[in-house]
Amino acid sequence: MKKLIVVISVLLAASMFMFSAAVSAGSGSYLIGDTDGSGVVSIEDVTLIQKVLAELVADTDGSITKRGNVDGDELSISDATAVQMYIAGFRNDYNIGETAEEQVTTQAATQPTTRSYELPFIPIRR
Ligand SMILES: [Ca+2]
Repeated sequence: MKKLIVVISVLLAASMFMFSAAVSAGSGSYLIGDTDGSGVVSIEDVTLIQKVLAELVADTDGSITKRGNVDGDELSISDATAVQMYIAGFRNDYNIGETAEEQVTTQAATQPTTRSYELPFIPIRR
């Protein structure tokens, strides 16, 4: 009986690990133009770009700029217009509404610096 409980515990722990891995695997992508991260490109995304440009909303973590800067230069009213054109069905020059992968930048491990320190020589006076 004890063995059965141990086996069930291990299986439960393994399934929890697998579930958490699946959740984190899907968090690296977003929709181009979906500035609020709702999963849909809508007029609220345009409004959010305009609020950031008017400094009514702070883009503290940079996610609004990352998702809303559809033309790639800097977040501007041109991005808001491009998203509006996409919503209205006119044109989509910047892959708005398509899935983009999160750009993960990993820094190379820095090499340890070797510095030599020399302690000052202070003669002992007697
Ligand atoms: Ca949205």
